[in-house]
Amino acid sequence: MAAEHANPDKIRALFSRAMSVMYREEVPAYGTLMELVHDVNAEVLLASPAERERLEGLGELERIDEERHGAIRLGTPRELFTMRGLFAVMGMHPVGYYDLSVAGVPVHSTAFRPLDDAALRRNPFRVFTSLLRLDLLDDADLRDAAAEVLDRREIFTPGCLELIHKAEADGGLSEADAERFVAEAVETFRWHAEANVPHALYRRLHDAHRLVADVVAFKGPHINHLTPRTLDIDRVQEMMPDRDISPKAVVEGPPTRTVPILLRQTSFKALEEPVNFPADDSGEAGTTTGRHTARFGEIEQRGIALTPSGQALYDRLLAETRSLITPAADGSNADAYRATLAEVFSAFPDDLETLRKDGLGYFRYSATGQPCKDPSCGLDALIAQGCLRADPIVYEDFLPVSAAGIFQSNLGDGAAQAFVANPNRARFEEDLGAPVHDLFFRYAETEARSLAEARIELSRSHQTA
Ligand code: OOG
Ligand code: NI
Repeated sequence: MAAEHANPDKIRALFSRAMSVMYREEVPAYGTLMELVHDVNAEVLLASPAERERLEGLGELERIDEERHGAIRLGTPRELFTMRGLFAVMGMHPVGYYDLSVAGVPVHSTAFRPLDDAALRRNPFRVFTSLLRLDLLDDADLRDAAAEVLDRREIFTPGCLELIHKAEADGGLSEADAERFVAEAVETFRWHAEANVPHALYRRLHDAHRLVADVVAFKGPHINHLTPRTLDIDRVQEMMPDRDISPKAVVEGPPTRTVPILLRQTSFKALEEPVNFPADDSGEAGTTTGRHTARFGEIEQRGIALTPSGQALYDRLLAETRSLITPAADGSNADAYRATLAEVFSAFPDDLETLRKDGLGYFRYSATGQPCKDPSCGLDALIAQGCLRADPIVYEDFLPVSAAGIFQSNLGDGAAQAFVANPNRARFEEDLGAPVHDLFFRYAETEARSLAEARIELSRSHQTA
């Protein structure tokens, strides 16, 4: 990055703010959710000075209510390829491969996000990005019709494409170009009330799978939700009805715990919105009006990142819970689901020391400044002596079962449909034009580096003591 180039972290911050403004204008209920999140966060901070101090120390207090992620759904490999270029301008890179066919959603996905700690701290905004898999549809005629519509659409403005290429050629954008880029880029994610297909084709697509209609029938990949961070997800979930917003039946992810792990998420249900459909080729029917549900609001609360063995334990306990009880979309068994989840997860250690000693979670190590008797002794001994401390590393990624739950609850009740699990990471990476970054690698690397640095510091201060 040359000195005259705008910092990608700054472009990302401009972008996430522009998206937030646009979405609040387009989806008023989202503004209501933002207010609720703000109120609950303020309550938590007031009640817990320790939490306030901790967040202040991390420099997170000012941005506490800001959006952490959004989601889009793309139609073609070409769109995914260009999207990688668009996000790269803002320092966002594909991390992880999520196969959602297992959960009856015909897409596979990645998350474009900042990679390193410093960039995440400056602005953590990421975009969960799915690519439609027409290959999972049985109806060959419909598949062809959908592919034809998708091949014809151009989701990027000419200005946006020009600036992506400029950034690639020059290794960045000037401040002025960066501002222009953000204005052009948000156009891709705007809602279009005019459908791209006649109503009859919309119905066919919709009957194959609601998600197929959501991707194929529109002019572009409208942002389908934004997600601020909450300090108390259970409280926001409980309070949504008081503000006239209707939450999904259950919070996705792990249960309420003393030590939060991974990611918990919930959303309000997608709104029905009016759509105009163009006349069909026969010219018989003129423009028709219909309705489509797509856009919603979500909240998230993040905890410690788990190691592969921690993640395997999580997956096993979640599968066990779901074999005992499947949360009903109408919320009728929500209490029973919560109780079962909590009971099954009692097998997951809920204190930081055990999580660390059992190798279930990732930690950032640092020297406390207290002198050490023997800096070369084992980790646990250093911690026991008080010269080394371990803080949890926050999970920055997503969870496929939770993502599927968020998808399902916003596709309408009864939309669940089975596809055979059919991951195709190689195909996804080919379409993307690059491999996705490994989900665990960054956490493992951060942990290892922090420990190496802490050990150097311990031995240095030992020598000068
Ligand atoms: C994406 C759902 C996944 C999350 O937070 O897990 C997601 C979608 O509905 O397009 O955003
Ligand atoms: Ni989401």
